[in-house]
Amino acid sequence: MGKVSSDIQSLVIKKSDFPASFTWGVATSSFQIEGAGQQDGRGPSIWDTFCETPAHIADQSNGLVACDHYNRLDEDLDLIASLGVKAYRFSISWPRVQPLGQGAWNEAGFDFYERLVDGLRQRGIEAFLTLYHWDLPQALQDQGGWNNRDICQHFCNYACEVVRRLGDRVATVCTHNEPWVVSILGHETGIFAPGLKDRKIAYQVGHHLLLSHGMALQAIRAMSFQKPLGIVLNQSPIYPASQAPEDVAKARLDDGIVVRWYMDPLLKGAYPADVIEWLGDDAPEVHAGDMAQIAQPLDFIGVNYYTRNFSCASQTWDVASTGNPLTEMGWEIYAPGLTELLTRLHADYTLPAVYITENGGAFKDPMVNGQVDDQDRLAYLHDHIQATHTAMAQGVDVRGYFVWSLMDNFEWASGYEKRFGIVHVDYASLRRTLKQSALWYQSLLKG
Ligand code: GCO
Repeated sequence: MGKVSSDIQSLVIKKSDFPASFTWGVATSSFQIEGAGQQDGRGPSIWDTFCETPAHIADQSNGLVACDHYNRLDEDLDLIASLGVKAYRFSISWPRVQPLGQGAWNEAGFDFYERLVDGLRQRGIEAFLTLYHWDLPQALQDQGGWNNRDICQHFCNYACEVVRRLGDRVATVCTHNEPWVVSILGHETGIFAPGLKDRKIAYQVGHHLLLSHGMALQAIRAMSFQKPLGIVLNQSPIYPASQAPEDVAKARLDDGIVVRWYMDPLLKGAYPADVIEWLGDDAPEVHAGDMAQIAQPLDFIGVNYYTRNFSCASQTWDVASTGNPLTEMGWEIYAPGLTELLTRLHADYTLPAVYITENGGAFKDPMVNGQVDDQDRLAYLHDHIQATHTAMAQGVDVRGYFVWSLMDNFEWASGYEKRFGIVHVDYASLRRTLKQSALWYQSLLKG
């Protein structure tokens, strides 16, 4: 791998460069860390089913144990607190609290999340709760999953019950994490659960994800819930691989598919016309009133940023041609892309508050003498925090930054082969060890 983008001497960013109110955090998700897949009444999710086909996962693993966070909650809460973060972003496992996705609630499941939010509060850490981070109850998938419009009401019922039980102890509530991933990777390319390969279904799923988001926001607000509500989107600045007209056109379309397909309905109340035209008969079925329902006022948008993308009509573009180092995911390390993305969103939309809800990288992370000297990840985080600051100086209202991820975890189709954590997890012993990047983040937050 090439030289990291900055050496240690250039670590110049300081906590005091940011407002005192800025929210520094770390992020995880339920399926990726909890384990306890068949414990205390949890029902199967589509990712449990997806992992039952070994070929779907690079190392033929699954989430039944993961980091065993479910059984190590207090230890992990102490670990989070030791970092000095102000907030912790996590998600609720829908099948853990409602095994069938409708009907009976699982009290043992809610008990775990009660202990989680109480434990955070006892440690002075704010809870940033995500309702859906991809682990749909399999029983709902058996009825069509996100392609069945009925799911919107099921999600809304689930969302309201979670807020009724936990809302008094959380700082914010996010409906969905990365609807593009759920829709496209789960239903068009099929590399993620539930593994379908149908573009029409994929875009109908995307519509139902946004519709369920809008329905949930309206219903939660009707409960007189006053905390900020939002949604988290994976976004990248997308560039043409060349100035050839076909590459420029593809970049515009790809921007429509990844960024505008979600930002426009949420903030402008309509799907982008160029993508609708490109979809043709695969465009989603939209009922009267749907778009107004989706465009409920947002208190925040979460932006998950990892890298920039290039569009090449001939599909011959090679990421190595940037000359920049790559992470273990093969993603280019390009911190300025975060500034470029944020300032573009700021220019094109009337943005609510913005949180960087995920940013991080997978690196080799060799453990030597019981330590992981992940200088590449440390430099990545520094440079992206600096890029966030640059965007803020240009007027973007960024309120917080969450490292992806607190700890190494189940990286979906990559299994446990890719490590994103600032805390190392030994999957044989489940021992947690702070990496150099965690020690740096800790020192930054003490600043
Ligand atoms: C995502 C998911 C995370 C991933 C992370 C690295 O943004 O894709 O929220 O669950 O693990 O992004 O791929």
